[in-house]
Amino acid sequence: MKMIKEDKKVITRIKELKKKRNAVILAHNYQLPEVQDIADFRGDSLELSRIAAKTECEVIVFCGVYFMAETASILSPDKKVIMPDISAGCPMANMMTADDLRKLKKEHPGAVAVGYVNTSAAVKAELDYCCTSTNAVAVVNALKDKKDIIFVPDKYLADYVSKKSGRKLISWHGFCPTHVKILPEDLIREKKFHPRAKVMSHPECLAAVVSQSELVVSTSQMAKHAREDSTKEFIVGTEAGLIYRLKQDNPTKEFYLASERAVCPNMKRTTQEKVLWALEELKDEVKVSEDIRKKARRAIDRMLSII
Ligand code: CIZ
Ligand code: SF4
Repeated sequence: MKMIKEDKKVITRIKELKKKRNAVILAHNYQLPEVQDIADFRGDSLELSRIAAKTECEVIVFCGVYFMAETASILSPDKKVIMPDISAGCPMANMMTADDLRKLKKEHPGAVAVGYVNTSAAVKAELDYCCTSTNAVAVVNALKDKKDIIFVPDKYLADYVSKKSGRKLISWHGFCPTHVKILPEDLIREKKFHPRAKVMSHPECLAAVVSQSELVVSTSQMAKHAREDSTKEFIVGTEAGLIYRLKQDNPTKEFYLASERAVCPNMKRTTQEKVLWALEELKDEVKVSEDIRKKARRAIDRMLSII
């Protein structure tokens, strides 16, 4: 009983401070339910960055991982972007440094460099084009006249995009430690339990999972399909946090998580209490140096001009 009362107090205080600080709370689709509940907007990293760029609020509380807050800051340099837990990083983004990319570009002179949004601002600054899991195939398809294409850092996304576009890609050895926990046998089991369900998986998954899926899409597209598709049951091959949103958006439909192991520890670092502290202290701010910001922005703008 006491817990519930205390929780309510935290939520009330968050609402008060949000007004006082002129702040907006953005939560990635993989955040804990308690964080999604207090968010003004939920979405994937690009959707949230675009909301951040449009808002009139001065402070953006970004509940997600570091590269996402950086992307919001790249698009909104005049706003204060803060993270409730700044230690929330993305292991995949950390698998490639700007030096790694410079070296790869040197090894392939003339190649155009495309990089997933799951990269640091410093890596984005070295890219010609940024992409997300929603538009990766479209970006590569738009580069028909380019002989060689570097596609980093996710080897599984690169493999998927390569198959879809028919282009050979120069890839890196990055991957998402959470999505690779979803195994082909998980889908076989879930399909047996739920024979009428449609399988949708994220392109960060293993090729053997992707090949068993009817839809291979980003979280924003999963949310869209769940709403618009007449199918009533879905097996969902992505991080566990999305299920909460899918169920809330579609109370008459059923969503089955492909694997209980698909939990990203970094996405779960943010809590309501940390959001409250962040609003109280206006910390920790995520800022990108102007030089890196301008270059990274160019890669994002180039992507936006394609899609
Ligand atoms: O871009 C994002 O938000 C990520 C990493 C996941 C997704 O597909 O929404
Ligand atoms: Fe990074 Fe994977 Fe976690 Fe997304 S789910 S933040 S790609 S480690």
